[in-house]
Amino acid sequence: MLSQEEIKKQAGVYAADFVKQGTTIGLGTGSTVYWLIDELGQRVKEGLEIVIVPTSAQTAQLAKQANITVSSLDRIERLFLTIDGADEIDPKGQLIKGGGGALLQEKIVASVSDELIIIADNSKLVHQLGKFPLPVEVITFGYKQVRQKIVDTGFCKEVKLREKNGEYFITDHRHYILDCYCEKIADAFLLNDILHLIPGVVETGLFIDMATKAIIAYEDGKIEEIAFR
Ligand code: A5P
Repeated sequence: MLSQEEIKKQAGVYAADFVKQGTTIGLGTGSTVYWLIDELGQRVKEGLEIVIVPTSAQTAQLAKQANITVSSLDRIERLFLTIDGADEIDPKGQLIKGGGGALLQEKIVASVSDELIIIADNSKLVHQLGKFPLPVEVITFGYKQVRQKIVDTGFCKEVKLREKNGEYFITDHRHYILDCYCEKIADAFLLNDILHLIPGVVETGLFIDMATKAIIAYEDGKIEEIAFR
């Protein structure tokens, strides 16, 4: 049986076959995408020519280290494909993302991409979204009041300001993350809309109707492709 890291690697390496010569792709963030970048770096050494639009400073740095050409979204006419990880994937391909704190750029890049392929280990497949705390990116000003307004919606039992190494976690765009413990999200569309109505909320980790396909890797080495639309 494969370790968790080996399973993630399987998904990342498999997804590299979707990246065609001469294309520009959006590249997600996280420990599964790490393995995709690693594989693409190998293929670039062997002659693959690609440009990537990173969804975080971390991905930009990893791509540069792997000698992959990095561009900004503003310089791109059209994105045909983005590949990213996820924290939860439901049977219809609705997602929770942002466990790594890069949800804002990830969502912008995904929203302008014709295709979004999600790579993940099978632990990310869920019947209903919500067990994984939903990350919500907020501006730092008034975050306590915003936190309370999210609690007041009644959708989440607890809302915690994310910390890392004993300090408040700051996103690439200098915002905070509020992790919302909802347990079960019965209507992800509704929750996403309600959260967006709260002044101070920049973006939510609910990625609705964005994923076109998931590549799921299993402990026994099996890889499954699930098409969503
Ligand atoms: C980053 O902000 C996230 O959206 C990641 O895509 C997600 O957390 C999955 O990351 P892993 O591949 O590390 O589990």
